[in-house]
Amino acid sequence: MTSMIVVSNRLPFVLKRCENGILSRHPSAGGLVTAMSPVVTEKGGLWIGWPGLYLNENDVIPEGDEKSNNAAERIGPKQIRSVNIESELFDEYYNGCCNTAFWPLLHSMPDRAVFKKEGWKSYLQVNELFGEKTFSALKNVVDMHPNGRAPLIWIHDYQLMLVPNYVRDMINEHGLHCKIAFFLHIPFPSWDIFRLFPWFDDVLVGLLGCDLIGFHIDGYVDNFLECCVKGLECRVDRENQVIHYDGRTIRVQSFPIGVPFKQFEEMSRVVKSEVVPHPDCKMILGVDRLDYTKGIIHRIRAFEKLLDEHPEHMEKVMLMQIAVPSRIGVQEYMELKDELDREVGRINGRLSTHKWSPIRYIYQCLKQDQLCAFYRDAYVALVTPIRDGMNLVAKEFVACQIGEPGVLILSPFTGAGETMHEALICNPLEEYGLAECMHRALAMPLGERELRMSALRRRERTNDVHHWVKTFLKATKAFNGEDNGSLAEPLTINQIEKWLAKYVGDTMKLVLLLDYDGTLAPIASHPDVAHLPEETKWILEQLVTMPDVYVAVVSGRNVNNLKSMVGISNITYAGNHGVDILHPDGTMFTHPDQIKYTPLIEALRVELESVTTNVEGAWIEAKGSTMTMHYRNVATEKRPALVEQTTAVILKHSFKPMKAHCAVEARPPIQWDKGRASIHLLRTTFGIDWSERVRIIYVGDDTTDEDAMTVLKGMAATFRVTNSRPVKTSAKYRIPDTRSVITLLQWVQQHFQNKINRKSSVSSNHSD
Ligand code: ADQ
Repeated sequence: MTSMIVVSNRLPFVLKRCENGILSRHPSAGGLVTAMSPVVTEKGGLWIGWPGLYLNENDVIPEGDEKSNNAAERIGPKQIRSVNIESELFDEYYNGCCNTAFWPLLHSMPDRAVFKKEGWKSYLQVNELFGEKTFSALKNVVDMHPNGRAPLIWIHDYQLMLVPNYVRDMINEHGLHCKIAFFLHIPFPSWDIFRLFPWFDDVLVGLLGCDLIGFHIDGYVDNFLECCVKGLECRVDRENQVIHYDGRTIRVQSFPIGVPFKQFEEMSRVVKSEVVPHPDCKMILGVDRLDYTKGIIHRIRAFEKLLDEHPEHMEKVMLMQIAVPSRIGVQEYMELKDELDREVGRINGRLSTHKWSPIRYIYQCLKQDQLCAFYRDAYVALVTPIRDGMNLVAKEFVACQIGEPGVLILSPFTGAGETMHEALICNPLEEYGLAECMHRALAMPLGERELRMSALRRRERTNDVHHWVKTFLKATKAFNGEDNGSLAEPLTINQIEKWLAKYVGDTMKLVLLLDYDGTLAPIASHPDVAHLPEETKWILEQLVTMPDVYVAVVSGRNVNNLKSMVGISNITYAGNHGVDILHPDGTMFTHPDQIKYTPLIEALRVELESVTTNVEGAWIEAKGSTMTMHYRNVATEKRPALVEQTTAVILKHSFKPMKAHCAVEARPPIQWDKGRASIHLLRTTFGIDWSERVRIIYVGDDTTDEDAMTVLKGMAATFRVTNSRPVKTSAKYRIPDTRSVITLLQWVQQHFQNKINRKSSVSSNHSD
């Protein structure tokens, strides 16, 4: 049975169409493929990804080579699910968003980032396609093995950051259980940088669909946690590296990736040299994808400086720069290539002698064994990116250093720089310093080189790529709680204190605007049995007696029904989403436009009844000026058609259809909602300058509450009760359940009780 579904932008091979129309397979380079291919072959996993071109219906993916040493080549078409994407859409997603927005931004180079709405839209679309493909692969496996354990879904990298949430949504909807994990191969920046992305909250929500999120190093984990706190007001336990979100606990952890150490080591024992080694000319090696993050230009200028400052190295050293062509069609990358060509030409022109050129530059993708020969024969490896998630070249170099050891110069701005302490760590942005570092490496005594290299090799041999996979998989198994996302820690009163103490303060009145169903009362199978918990009722009864607290319940229910469900006087009840507002003194406000729709509602009821009459579990709730079709108890497969028909009938009768929790509401098409009703209530009760007189807490769980959260943004503390569905919200805070609402109300009660106690002790002191 399939135990893992790997999802990445590209498949482990690229397909190309030959002249006769037949497809051929070509290896995909990079760390991800090397790391994941053995796992997928060994565990009989599936791999979901883009095949490199648009596939026609009759296209056949070529078989793998079962005998190959390379795991990626062994993966056959049965293990592949290709995501077919029109080339225009793929281009907009890949070049219009992934490469131009996420790549520079996540590498903390915001000046290079371009944010375009069209690119973002394509990103959403493509991520949704990946999500659907992943879900259908999962469903197939589960359908075939109903009693087996669902496979782990392991999604990779920045191109697919929304996929976890899409998949989570679909598995929730279908009542499936499985674990979802994600690994980011590039850095994750600080909040100050990340917040520049216009849709940063969508990205965070997308990733939080996971159970486990992995990064290369703790620094990226810290940044991510900080972004969740600042961007989504998530509750975060930094010490244990967990996030409480939407009623689930998400683990965030670092897993520094390694390389297939043994494979590189063995290959370097057998390959022939690529350059004729010259005993008097040492090779300094640079190997990179041609990318502006890799710091190649800085590196070659620093090399020029080395020769200027230390002319004794002339004719004794050469820089071998190997660059793989990357993102060839993108303007910025073409400019980088031009600049590199120019600089190499300039330096060689200036410094070459009749028997020596300082720089050799190869612009092509080499085979792994050729690369091994370079790694083995190099005297110094220059790994000097300006920013890099990990950097595998540093590790591959170390693995291939089987002879007299050379020296690794490493940038501190790489993930590798965090653990490979025995390298010479050097800031690549300061060319003179880098030149001096090269000088030191070239002059380093053998004893020191041996000491440093053997420590580096020991670590990389142990922490190789297989170790990385193993620790990641082990972490996915270590979740507590349910399979379908671990249960969250309950919300504590201390957390509420942190959120609210300063805002609520001691001097102003507090207005509590509270939704009923799903907020004060847990959702029930029928509105009549959605009772207010005793504890909640008790606290509300205390609150309404307090002089500085004003309570209103804002609901979609009919106002009289709402009042009887809550059963407390001295509360303002806003029913039908605030169309009717019943004040504690018995006066009632009804929206004036409402009146003309009252005669039309009976005809709507009759027709809606006829739509639902034969659908088991569906029923109509008539609420005076509005009406709701409930389908919580309707079979899942019958729901879409029922919702569609209901919507059509509502529109036909000139009412407005609104989606709610397992329900569709028919509302009069008047410009009124919980947001406008809240503002009306605040204005009429506290005056036009209400925002200067009162503090406001709004709590709701429904999409209809979003209207209020949107208008109150910046002027209230708004809470969305999220009921374990990852949702986008305008609320400032998310809380998981009605139990947390009780905690919130308890805090308010204590806070104002303390205030009353303080006042009475002051006045009794005075009277003493
Ligand atoms: P990359 O940005 O691709 O990876 P890196 O980690 O250095 O960067 O991996 C490059 C890979 O390409 C290496 O395996 C290397 O052998 C190979 N390569 C480089 N030049 C080559 C050439 N001329 N010919 C053939 N092969 C060549 C992303 C992140 C990194 C992270 C990895 C893995 O940007 O920070 O380390 O994923 O998670």
